[in-house]
Amino acid sequence: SKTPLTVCVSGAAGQIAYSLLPLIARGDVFGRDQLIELRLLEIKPALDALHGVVMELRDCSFPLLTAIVETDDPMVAFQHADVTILAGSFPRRPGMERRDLIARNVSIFKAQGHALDSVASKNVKVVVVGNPSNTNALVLSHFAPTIPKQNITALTRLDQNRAVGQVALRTGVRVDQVDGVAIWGNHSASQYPDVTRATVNGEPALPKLGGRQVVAEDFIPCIQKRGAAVLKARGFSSAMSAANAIGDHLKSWILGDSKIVSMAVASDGSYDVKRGVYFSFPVRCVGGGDYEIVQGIEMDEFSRKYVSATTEELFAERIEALELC
Ligand code: NAX
Repeated sequence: SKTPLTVCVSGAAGQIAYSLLPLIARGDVFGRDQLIELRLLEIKPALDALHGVVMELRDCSFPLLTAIVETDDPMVAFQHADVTILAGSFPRRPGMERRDLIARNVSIFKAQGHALDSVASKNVKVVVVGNPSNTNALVLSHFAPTIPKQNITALTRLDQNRAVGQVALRTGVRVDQVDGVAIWGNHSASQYPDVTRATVNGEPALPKLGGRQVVAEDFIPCIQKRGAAVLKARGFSSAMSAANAIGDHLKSWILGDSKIVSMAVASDGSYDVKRGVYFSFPVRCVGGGDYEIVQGIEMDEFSRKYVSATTEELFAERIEALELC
């Protein structure tokens, strides 16, 4: 389109952004004919590093990139934002309690919520990536009351892609032969990567994965702890795969997708998850930024147990976060 899409990225000097920015600027996310204006947000100590990233973006000579703004002020960064990707957050330090992590991030997402509410497009589409992402999305939404709750999401597409990748690897097929995998709940170790209705070449995946017990003992923990395993092996947390998943998330959400995908969205009572948290559900993206939570999935005892555990965790995080708001 001739009108540039205004895309804001926080944590823009970080490692996820370093993989994500070229995807966006090249047209891999919003289409090869969509002009892009980038508005990049960082904290003051990282502005020099951000400037280096901006120099490289200019050195790429991306034809779709019309303008780049660098700032440490969310009120500047979110100006007229159509899409906002929030990857900047306070990282968990060794020995840090969840409560401290939530407290640090409440102040960040409170300020960013205010700014989003004041200066972004009312139709802005937000994906929260910085951890604890579901609860950061909740805090953001709390402080951005004029932005519709359904316009704010948190990323669980990386978890879904990890699960699809593992089903393919373990059953010896290509990833595009796998369908029906869903992520429920929190982007944390309590998430439920659900393969009970997954198929491989149209046939049930569960027996091919060794049945429920093997899935419970091996497959599910593998996905739940995948982030930690990458961190241990690489010495850095997932970045390439996270950037790729953010691209997938936005492409599905904004352009629509014929496949069902997972994203953390405002709970509406579906599957007994009360309103008030950002919860990953399987959703159908119908295009134009609209989506619906897939209804009518029969949940057996096995799945119920996992969904309850991750729901409980999210409501505990909600209480901690709202006490600090
Ligand atoms: P980095 O530490 O490389 O980058 C984060 C950047 O955010 C830093 O440059 C920092 O200066 C900046 N920042 C901090 N506070 C900020 C603020 N208030 N405003 C603007 N910028 C701010 O981390 P990276 O590897 O890029 O990961 C970013 C976030 O994604 C982390 O919170 C990480 O835990 C989270 N992840 C979430 C995933 C998900 O699926 N939801 C998966 C990948 C990743 O672990």
